[in-house]
Amino acid sequence: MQSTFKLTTAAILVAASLSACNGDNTVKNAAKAATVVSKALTAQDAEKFLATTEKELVQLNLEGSRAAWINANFITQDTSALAAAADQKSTEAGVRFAMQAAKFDAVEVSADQRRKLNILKQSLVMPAPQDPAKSAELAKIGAELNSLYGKGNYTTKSGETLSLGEMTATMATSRNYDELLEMWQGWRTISPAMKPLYIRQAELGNEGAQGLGYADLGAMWRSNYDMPADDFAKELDRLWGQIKPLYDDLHCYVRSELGKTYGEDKVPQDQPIPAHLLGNMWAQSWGNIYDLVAPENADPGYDVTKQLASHNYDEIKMVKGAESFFTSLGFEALPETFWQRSLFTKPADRDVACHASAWDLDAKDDIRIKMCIQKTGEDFSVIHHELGHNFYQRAYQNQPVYYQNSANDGFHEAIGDTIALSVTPKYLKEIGLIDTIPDESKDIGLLMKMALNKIAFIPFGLMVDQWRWKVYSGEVTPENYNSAWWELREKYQGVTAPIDRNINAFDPGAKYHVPAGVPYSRYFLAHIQQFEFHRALCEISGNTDPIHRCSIYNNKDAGAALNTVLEMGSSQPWQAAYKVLTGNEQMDATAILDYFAPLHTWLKDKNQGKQCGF
Ligand code: X8Z
Ligand code: ZN
Repeated sequence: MQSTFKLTTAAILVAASLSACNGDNTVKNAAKAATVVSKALTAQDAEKFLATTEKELVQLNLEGSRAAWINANFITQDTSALAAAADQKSTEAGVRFAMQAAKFDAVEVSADQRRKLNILKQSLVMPAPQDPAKSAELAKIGAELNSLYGKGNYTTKSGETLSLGEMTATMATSRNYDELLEMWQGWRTISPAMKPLYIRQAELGNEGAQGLGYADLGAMWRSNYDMPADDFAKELDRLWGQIKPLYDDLHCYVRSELGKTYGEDKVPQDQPIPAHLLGNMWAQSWGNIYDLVAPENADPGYDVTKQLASHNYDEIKMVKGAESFFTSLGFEALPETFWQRSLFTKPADRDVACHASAWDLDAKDDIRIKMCIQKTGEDFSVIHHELGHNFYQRAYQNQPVYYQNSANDGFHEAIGDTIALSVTPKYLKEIGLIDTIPDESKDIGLLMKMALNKIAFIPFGLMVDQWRWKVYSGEVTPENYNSAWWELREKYQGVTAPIDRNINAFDPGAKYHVPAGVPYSRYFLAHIQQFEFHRALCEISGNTDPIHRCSIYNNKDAGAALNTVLEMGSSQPWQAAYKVLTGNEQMDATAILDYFAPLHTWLKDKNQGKQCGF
């Protein structure tokens, strides 16, 4: 659905739509047609095609984003229908462009033309089959799935109707096993209705991907990383292999502390952790249970949520605070329209898609965020995350539309997080949110809090698409959707469903990105990349503190280096952009491992004699 586009960006939007090249759309025929026509085509034809397509894309992106924005801000039957119509139009165009681009496969073109043609061939997130009835059906399904998620709520046993935001707040703060369980179960009542839609979406998306020459939609998603699709999958495994020993030690320690809180009958010490006890609706980041696992004598002694409250931060002040980090690096302030047009708080009187997102409506300067901000430290970080998207979008706006995107999709997700890594005690003191910088003897506490958010996330970031890839390849069939989801949750995260799941349960649908059709590997990548970016920027800024105490606030050299990469958009293979900032062409987990090295040593010590593993 459209918001998918905006979480990705214009160039992908391009790809996200489709045309009605009617007729037989098998890969074989498409390829044959391409070979026959390609004899007559030249690099000049490619230039012409790319120029005309660019104009069409600009128009489609603008129309599509406006329809999507209105739908996400006022979810009704009518806005969903309008968004679906725009989505269908742009997806059909995207398929048509991909088919036309394939005709140049055997034509000698410049490297720049080849990159643009490849982008047209690869970047659709949910390609439709070349049949107008099916592309209409696919667009309608996308809108319905988004609407089911956006409108989702739960009426408690005591008759109170709760939004996801309200349930999220309880998941973060309650330490009552049964209350947590009710929230966890309650939210998952929204998703069984999604299952038939999801099954059909997977069929149609696969048919669309196959029409474009891919084995299935998962293979198409994996083809977007300037390397063979299979190598990308191996790359993720390699990176996970680097992180896993640290994750296992964090898991072991957290499980034993939760056993102390809830009892070992509730948290068996040789089993995966019940998924509702980790402070988050999806057990994807665990920072909210910091108080339960805080190291003795090393608690840094402040809580950003409380500091925001005691300093009278409202939602706007939180966004202004995040903006001023970017301006301190030399980025221009956000435009007035950002403040007029963004959504910062959950409206009382209508359904909106509350999941945070950043938008670029016109590839000029109409950038916005849409977020139902809660006044917590967690959302203060999410605001930095979202503004990272906006400053990126603005930095690459002078690129041709094909390159108005991040170097790979992990970069888009990593930029704001990189900045948030600089929200250190030193920085918080500088902006007046805390009075004193905790002593270095408290660093294990700071690192623990960060690890609960960042290290705990990594296997979740990996498993979501492991599941979808299996769904799209047919390895996991609809009868097994839910059981396969939990097998992967147990295998990678070592968390388990706290109660037997009903035969109708469709728990993947209770995670935004599944119904919204947003690929998830990007967040796994971002979690590795942001530490590499942080390390590189800290070096540029001349930092001499330990890396977890480094803040690049106010450092114009770091800002300029960051901007160089942002401005490139996707004009070069991501490896080139990566090299500009980090000096390497390959992703590597050593920066994140180095960052957490003191904590890892501490955890290994604490885990001595414990039964680890799940
Ligand atoms: O969806 C997001 C952002 C918008 S791109 C808020 N994130 C993932 C999630 O919430 O599941 C950021 C971290 C992971
Ligand atoms: Zn994001």
